Amino acid sequence: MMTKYTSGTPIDTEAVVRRFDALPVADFPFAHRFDGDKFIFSFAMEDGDIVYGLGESPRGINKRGWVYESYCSDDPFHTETKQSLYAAHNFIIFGGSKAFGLFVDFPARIRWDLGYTRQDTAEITVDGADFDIYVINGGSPREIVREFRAAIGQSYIPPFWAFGYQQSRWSYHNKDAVNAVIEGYDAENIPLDCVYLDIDYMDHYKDFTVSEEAFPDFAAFVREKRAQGIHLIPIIDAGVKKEDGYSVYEEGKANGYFCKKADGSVFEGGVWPGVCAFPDFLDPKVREWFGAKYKTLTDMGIDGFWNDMNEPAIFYSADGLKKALDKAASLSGEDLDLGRFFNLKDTFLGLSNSQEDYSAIYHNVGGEQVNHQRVHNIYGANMTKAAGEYFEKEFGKGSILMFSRASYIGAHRSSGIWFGDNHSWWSHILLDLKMLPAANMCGFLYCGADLGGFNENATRDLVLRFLALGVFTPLMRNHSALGTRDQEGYRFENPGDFRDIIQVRYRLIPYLYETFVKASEQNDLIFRPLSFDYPDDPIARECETQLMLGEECMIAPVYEQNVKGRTVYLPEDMTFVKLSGERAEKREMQKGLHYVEIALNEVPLFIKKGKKIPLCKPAMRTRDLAPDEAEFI
Ligand code: MIG
Repeated sequence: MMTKYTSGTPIDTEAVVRRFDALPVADFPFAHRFDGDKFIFSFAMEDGDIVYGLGESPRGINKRGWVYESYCSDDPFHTETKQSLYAAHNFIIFGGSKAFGLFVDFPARIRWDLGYTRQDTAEITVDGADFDIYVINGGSPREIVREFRAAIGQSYIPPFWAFGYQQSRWSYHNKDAVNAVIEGYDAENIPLDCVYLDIDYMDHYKDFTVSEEAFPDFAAFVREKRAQGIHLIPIIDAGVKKEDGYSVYEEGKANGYFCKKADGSVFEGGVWPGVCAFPDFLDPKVREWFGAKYKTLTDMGIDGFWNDMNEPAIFYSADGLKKALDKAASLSGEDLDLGRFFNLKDTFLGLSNSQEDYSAIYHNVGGEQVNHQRVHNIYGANMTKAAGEYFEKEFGKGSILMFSRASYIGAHRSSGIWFGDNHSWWSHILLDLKMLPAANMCGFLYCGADLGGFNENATRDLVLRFLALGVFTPLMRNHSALGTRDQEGYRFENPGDFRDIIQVRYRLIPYLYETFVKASEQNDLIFRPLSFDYPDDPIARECETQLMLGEECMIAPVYEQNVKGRTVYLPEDMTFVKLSGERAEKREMQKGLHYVEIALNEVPLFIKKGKKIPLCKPAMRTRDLAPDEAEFI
């Protein structure tokens, strides 16, 4: 049973598609109070109750024992002390003796104190008085997810080829660089379906332009790659370069489509292109306009995009920079004490993604001027919806691959997400794993992390182990940052090991695709915590390193360096399958704890008793797969 409580006049986030009659917040079934403009509610948690949800966020599958914040943040250090990442996914499940779910539909800040201040208490603070809260009672956590998902609408299904292996790096800055990647993979017979274009493909980082110098006759190049079975996936950033004569900027300015400051002038912030204006995606007219801009690229044969920097990320604003420079000038020549030194330093460090800047931005929401802080968490989601609405109208559902960095529930209907700028750290293999079921709970099925890690230098074994988890994530993309060690599969010694892992992905694609579509159609999860399936099993309940996949499987990746395998817990008898290239080695195993050896070129998979999954022959491209000829193992 899902019940809606409304306070004030909430901004319509379009997260929920099912219609509800709302009850007044006075009837809200938990202890609650207003503290000024904040709404605070709390309840007790029993010892051992598990808390699930919050989608893309730091820490564990069990969210208990930490304080989280819903506030889309461009923060590349995903350490366990963080409270938010790029998304705001406000759905949570309290899995006590009577499990219930909560969705706080509110596009500004929310604080989730889940046993941080007091271990036995959850206290949730909604930073405003205009919101909807939905309470879902009854059933198991999985049933609660299904009821929630039915209310928020069916999840995005990407094209089939989006399940192929994808290679990205900031940046393959010209044709030759792109060709070298394809040749690198082809020469080693490692499958590949997509190559990404990061910001350097553009003319001076201007959205919807292509550098003539780097990609002369881009349309012909896109066609040529497609003939080779490769899709090129360009990035689109939220900020629009301020440049006279640049049509996107000129049109946006002439029509008043950009976010404003309180005085009505256009808000300007520095991002990659230099000074930028930010389209006001909260305005449906702007969404329609910006969405249609993607046509520039689809006309050239492009059929996939990734939307970046849409929290929005702002390196500095003209106003912020001026203030900082003035402060520095006023202190020049003075003998600074430590306090003033740190203050000056912090002033410059605080220029990026500053609260002051976010507070200076205004949107047009239904003709009303609304401060950005009130709608911060739906800005990026609306950028992605702009594109999604256009693609659906123009090409039909699911024809275009798209995923976004920032997101809010609702965007799951038109797009996937990726988990942003992680690191080449072993701990980030597990972080990826832990976010998968949580993202699924919130409707995001097409997702995955930068495999091999984005920031810092990767090692060969890390990339292989990361990929062995990525074999199962709907988005299987290796991506890394400019200046870091090259981490394409063919760059390391014995590229055959990479072929072995990536071929396993292609062999599993028919199964993974079918599982994906089923989850989307049935409002279900692809990945579940073990505790969803084995609620009375104390070891399964605490498991944070394995996941259930579909109805048939369990996955348990290796996530540590210098190990030959890992300990795995089988909550029931299963078949352990080691997959490597065309090889599949099976062994029956009994319920319980086991140490299993897994080599760097092997993918471990556990299949439940009585279940079978299809395995097809590997191919170099998804288009060459023969799902009908799959054999069942
Ligand atoms: O400020 O476009 O998360 O994937 O490679 C960095 C360059 C901007 C952040 C994205 C990352 C991308 C990078 N972008």
